[in-house]
Amino acid sequence: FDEKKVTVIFVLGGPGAGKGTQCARLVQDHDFCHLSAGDLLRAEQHREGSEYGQLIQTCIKEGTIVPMEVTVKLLEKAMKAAIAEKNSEGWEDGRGRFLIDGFPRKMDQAEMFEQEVCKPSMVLFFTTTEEVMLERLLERGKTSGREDDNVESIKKRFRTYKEQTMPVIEQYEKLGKVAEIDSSVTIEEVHEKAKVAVQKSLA
Ligand code: UP5
Ligand code: MG
Repeated sequence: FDEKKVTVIFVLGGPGAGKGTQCARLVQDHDFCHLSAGDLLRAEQHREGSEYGQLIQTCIKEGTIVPMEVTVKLLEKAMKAAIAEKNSEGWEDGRGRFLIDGFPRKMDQAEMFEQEVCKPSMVLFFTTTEEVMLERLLERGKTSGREDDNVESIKKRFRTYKEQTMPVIEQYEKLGKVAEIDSSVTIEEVHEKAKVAVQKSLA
């Protein structure tokens, strides 16, 4: 990937903070391709012939992190496909703009992605309380069919988030790359703030 042509924004925050919801909104403002690492893993889990199906299922249910090689490969593949599609729509060859949602969740993933793919221009960090996140996830769980939208899995996801993902965010904070946005308010209000932060980073 050509760093001059590819823009990557990491979108982080706890389980249920609103990453996916906000990415869907941001895609409407700018020509971003939204790639959710969790969605890519769930698709791979159900892909016929995948050798990782069982592994992914267990990790997701237990709220642990799938070995980074698997996730980085899926992201790389999806990015290449998106760039090829943009190219066929008339974009300059190799150009692409990505919102990478729910990744990197651990220091080693961040390092691998930066080395093999590219450096992020910024990190959008959505924050709210565990109480709010729990309530949102349980509500979503009534219809989502997600195997990790139950109290037991959610508690484990919170723990992994605090222990493994927070250090990644702190690291990017030291580099001045993080825009922290309170996501306790309405979807619209969060979106307005996220939009401003993204515009600033693109300018
Ligand atoms: N909602 C959203 N915003 C709201 C608002 N402002 N007001 C009121 N309601 C709001 O939102 C969650 C729910 O809240 C929705 O019903 C929404 O309508 C409502 P959503 O936007 O879906 O939140 P999001 O932050 O995307 O929550 P998600 O559950 O997707 O976060 P996770 O980080 O837990 O899940 P993800 O899919 O990223 O990962 C799942 C698992 O995959 C991980 O636990 C891990 O096991 C594995 N994984 C890896 O191993 N490696 C990776 O790199 C990535 C994932
Ligand atoms: Mg999500």
